Amino acid sequence: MNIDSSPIAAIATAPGRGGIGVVRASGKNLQALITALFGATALQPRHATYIPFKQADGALIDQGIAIWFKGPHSYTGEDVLELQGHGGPIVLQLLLARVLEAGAELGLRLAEPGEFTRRAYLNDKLDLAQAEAVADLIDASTEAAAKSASQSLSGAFSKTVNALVDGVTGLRMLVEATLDFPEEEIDFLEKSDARGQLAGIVAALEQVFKQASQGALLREGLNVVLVGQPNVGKSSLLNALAGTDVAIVTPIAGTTRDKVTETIQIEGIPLNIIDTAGIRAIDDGVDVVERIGIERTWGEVGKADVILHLLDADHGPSRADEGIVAAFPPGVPVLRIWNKIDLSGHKPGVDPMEDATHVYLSAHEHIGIDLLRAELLRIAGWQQTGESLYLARERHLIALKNAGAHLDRAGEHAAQNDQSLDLFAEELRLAQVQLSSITGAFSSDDLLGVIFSRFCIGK
Ligand SMILES: Nc1nc2c(ncn2[C@@H]2O[C@H](COP(=O)(O)OP(=O)(O)OP(=O)(O)O)[C@@H](O)[C@H]2O)c(=O)[nH]1
Ligand SMILES: [Mg+2]
Repeated sequence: MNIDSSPIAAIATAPGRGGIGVVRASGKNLQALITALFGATALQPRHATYIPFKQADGALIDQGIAIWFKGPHSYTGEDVLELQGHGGPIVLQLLLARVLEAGAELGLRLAEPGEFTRRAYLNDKLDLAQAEAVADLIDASTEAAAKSASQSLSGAFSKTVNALVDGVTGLRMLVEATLDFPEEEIDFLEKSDARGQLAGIVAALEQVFKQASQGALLREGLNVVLVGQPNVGKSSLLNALAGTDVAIVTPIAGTTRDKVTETIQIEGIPLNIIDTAGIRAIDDGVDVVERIGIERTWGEVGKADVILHLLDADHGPSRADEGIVAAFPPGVPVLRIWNKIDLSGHKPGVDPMEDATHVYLSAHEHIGIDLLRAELLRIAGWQQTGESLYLARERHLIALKNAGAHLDRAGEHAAQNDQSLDLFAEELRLAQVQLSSITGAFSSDDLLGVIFSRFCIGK
């Protein structure tokens, strides 16, 4: 993989106004840039220097702090120059333009999204899982997500994955040595306790997978879509879950037209609760706006991780609801919510029935809402373990799953005594490749492109 170390620069702080703002440059050798900007004033590495930032003609742009991180002791592993000025959009634009101008002869250009972190990865400052954690920490929407991202960034997740890789590598070496010296192959599996070692690795992998999939929940959250006939209380339930009046509630059927989304947290897990237009037959006095609303409802149902199907407990089940249920996408968990139990006289509760779990509550009277919250957590697969979680990505989970499948196959070969040692070794190799892809030991340019292009510019 070729490392592009041509100098780059960008505004590293968020757009908008702030107390300070930072322009950052990185490149193999930035001495010429420093000279072009500050003339004879020498910057001492890792020292803050209070200094005027000037245009080429000497006009003052701002006064601020310059810090020079001499490579490899920097975020990217290259020379890094940070200019901290006042955090106004125009000042920072001027400062960036000046830096680009001063570095023009060096070939200094604007950084692409994530390019600083990509270089940090390519220069071995971070592995791939840590680089991803940088973006996840910045994007974290809950405290629990931020904690887990920071855990991954510190290398805890990578360390666990590397321990698995080491386990697999050790076993591979053992098997392959035996393959090279077939006379020693007799009873290899027995003597070496290869099966026992494999079982240990499989158990450790399962544990990591559990922690990672819990962490992935914190990162992705769940889309929870409220669906039902008009007037059953979908908007009232959204308001009850959100704790504020986000959606309009009226006794008029067909109140909600556009979807209304509110993100709530339950035990740190972000849930996007989506309220939709009530579903009724198109000829039921439905105007064009409501018709579009109903189409959108189905659009949202198609993207749901969990469907909350609301019904009026006071009216009981209806024909129309059978039609609604029939149109739900297969495989998506559904909770049947019987609302308005204050009118019907049902008790609040959860009833796991064959077709779906039924929850009895009153959105308007705030009865049984906690039961629903607990039920949502259960569906999400959330378990309070007290263990630290890794803010894993889908990519990591897939790699862990694939590695597990290869180890399972390795186990099947191991069960066949020593005849299929070569197949055993091959499955171990494949498991190792999968695990190593998490930290980026084997990664393609395409994968890096996908990962880093989603970063913000300046990171
Ligand atoms: N008694 C009682 N009334 C409720 C309850 N939940 C909602 N309502 C009432 O039912 C009516 C309809 O509530 P909404 O929340 O607007 O119903 P919706 O399902 O969003 O309706 P559309 O947006 O028209 O599809 C309002 O008058 C609410 O006050 C409840 O738990 N008990
Ligand atoms: Mg509504």
